[in-house]
Amino acid sequence: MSSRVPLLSGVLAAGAGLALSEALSAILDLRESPLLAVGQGVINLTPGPIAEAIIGVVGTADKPLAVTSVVLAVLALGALAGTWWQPHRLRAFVLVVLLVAGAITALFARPYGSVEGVFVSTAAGVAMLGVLKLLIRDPQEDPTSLAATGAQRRTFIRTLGLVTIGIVVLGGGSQLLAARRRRRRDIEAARAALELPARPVNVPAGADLDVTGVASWNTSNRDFYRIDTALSPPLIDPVEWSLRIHGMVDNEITLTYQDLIDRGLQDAWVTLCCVSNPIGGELIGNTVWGGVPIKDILDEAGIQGGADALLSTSDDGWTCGTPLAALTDGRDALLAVTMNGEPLPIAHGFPVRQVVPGLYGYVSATKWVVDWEITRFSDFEAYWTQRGWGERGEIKTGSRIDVPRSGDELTAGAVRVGGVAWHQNVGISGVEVDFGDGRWREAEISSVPTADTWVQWAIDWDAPEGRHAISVRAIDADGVVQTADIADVLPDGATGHHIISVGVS
Ligand SMILES: Nc1nc2c(c(=O)[nH]1)N[C@H]1C(S)=C(S)[C@@H](COP(=O)(O)O)O[C@H]1N2
Ligand SMILES: [Mo]
Repeated sequence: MSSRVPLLSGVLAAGAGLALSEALSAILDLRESPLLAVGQGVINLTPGPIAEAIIGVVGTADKPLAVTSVVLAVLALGALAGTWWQPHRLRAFVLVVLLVAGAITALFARPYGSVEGVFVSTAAGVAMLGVLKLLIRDPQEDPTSLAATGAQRRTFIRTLGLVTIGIVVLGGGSQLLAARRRRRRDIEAARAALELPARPVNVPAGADLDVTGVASWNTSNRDFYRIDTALSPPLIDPVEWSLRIHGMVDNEITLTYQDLIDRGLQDAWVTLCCVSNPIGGELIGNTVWGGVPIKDILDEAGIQGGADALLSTSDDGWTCGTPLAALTDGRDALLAVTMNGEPLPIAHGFPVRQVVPGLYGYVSATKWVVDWEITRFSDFEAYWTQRGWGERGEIKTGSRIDVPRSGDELTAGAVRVGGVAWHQNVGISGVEVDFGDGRWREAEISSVPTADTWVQWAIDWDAPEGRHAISVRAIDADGVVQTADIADVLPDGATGHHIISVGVS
């Protein structure tokens, strides 16, 4: 084969191997990709005087220079493997194997050798061989020869194009992913370095009944449900964060993270709940939030007559409309920076989010909030409202049986039954349980510090043999009994009793 096909194919094969190894390294989150490890090895092995001379010329570009040299060297070796592919298949093989071995050696010469690194390097070698095989056919089929048909030529060019696109997509994608990983580490570090005033978390006495199987009254950050539209959460440096407050206000204000800290943080226990929480569901959690009262900020901004809504926007463009009334009526609506005494986790809105007792998350709890416009509901539609969900979204009275679980098989006799109940911003005055005989019995409820959290409830049941349906209902602090009417989560929250079924023998 006297054409340039082998040479070009070899270069592409090497490019494909590199791109795949970079992509897999990014996906598997290797500390160092084979390419970086080899580049680092080259830097470390360069004799001091030579290294100094190079740095003298290129300055801090020495690292990109090392990586570029490695890439060029690999492409050149690829070209060599390409020219060897037809006449000396074994040599081409050995060359690729040596490349893989070199990558693995470099990884283990660094402190970052791992099984994943071996896998990634090997996969790159296999990809290289695959592309060589794909592009370089029999000499008779050489698409550049005079004997080649138009169809052979088109097939070759198409394959060439696909491989090139693959390299660009994998190579580019892996660099983006790696950059995002670095950014994520930087923001995690910035979060860890924050020195906020200490906020010990003290669960109020009597709030947790300590019934085995019932959700902890205080949900840990790790167990807290997460709902948002972000495929990957915004990564915001608190130093770069600001909140712009504008619209129907007398004074436009821009707040920084430090401004919030300097105002002094207040703590509030608030149970957050998602409108999509089905009956018996777990999209609800209770924690202590630390932040600045939203009302104080709105008072400073000076809300103008006619405004009835806060349109808040997240860093990622998600929007949320909250009734101003709920933000100014004195309830613990916060611009929160801590959750359970720690800076907000990134997934829960770091560095700053809203928390409003009594409203479902989609109309109140904007995470990664960066913009506030004081406006009128008649002038906008927020993200979920555009998609058919209710405009206001007040939380409905709810209750859940946590123990026993539906389907459990129990032994006849004493059974402790328990769960949680909530009507944030109103409060819960009682919980009743029906063990299948149509009689509502009063359960014990835990004592909570505000109307804005769930309560735990528990009741002793002398379980008789048979199958039983157990239902629960809550009575809120206004004396309103939780409705048995069944409603879907769409458009503004589910209703109906949580009913479970257990067998007793
Ligand atoms: N930026 C942003 N904030 C958001 C959302 C979102 O999709 N994006 N979802 C909301 C919804 S629907 C809920 S229920 C709560 C959930 O908060 P959590 O993930 O901290 O539990 O966040 C709210 N805040
Ligand atoms: Mo939600």
